[in-house]
Amino acid sequence: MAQLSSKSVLVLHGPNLNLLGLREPDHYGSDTLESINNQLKQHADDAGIGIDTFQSNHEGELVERIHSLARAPVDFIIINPAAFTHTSVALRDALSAVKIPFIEVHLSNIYARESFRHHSYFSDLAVGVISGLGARGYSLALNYAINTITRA
Ligand code: CA2
Repeated sequence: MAQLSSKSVLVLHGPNLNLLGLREPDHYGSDTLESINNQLKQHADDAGIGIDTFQSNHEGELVERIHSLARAPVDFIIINPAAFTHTSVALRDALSAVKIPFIEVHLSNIYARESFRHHSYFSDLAVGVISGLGARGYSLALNYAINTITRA
């Protein structure tokens, strides 16, 4: 189905997630980032909403992509900040500034891993957090986003 509504979602992926499916399947599963993005695009297309995906290994590029939403806004963000989850005040501030609701997604259960992964700079700003459900976490987040923005 083509995009029916003017609503759209941005999916942001942080550093090293371009390696998904290629290394460390025990932690992060065997789906590649491309296959995850394709599934999300199909899901959004079926719902008639727009979607864009963006991955970067560079904090500044992710900040700039969020800033670009001032010119071309979206209705909802799904973000896996990856390692920046635990380090990036800059990304937190960018998300806070654009005031677009977002869900934080993690493939692994960050609370079942090393203690340095237990703190997130994003969770208190997020609408919700999905952690530990693998690639399905992105689909669940998109489902929530679609339900929310198509009712608004
Ligand atoms: O569980 C998640 O989704 C994480 O955000 C993934 C990050 C990690 O730093 C967070 O604590 C939790 C790491 C992403 C690295 O992705 C890789 C994928 C394949 C091979 C190597 C790294």
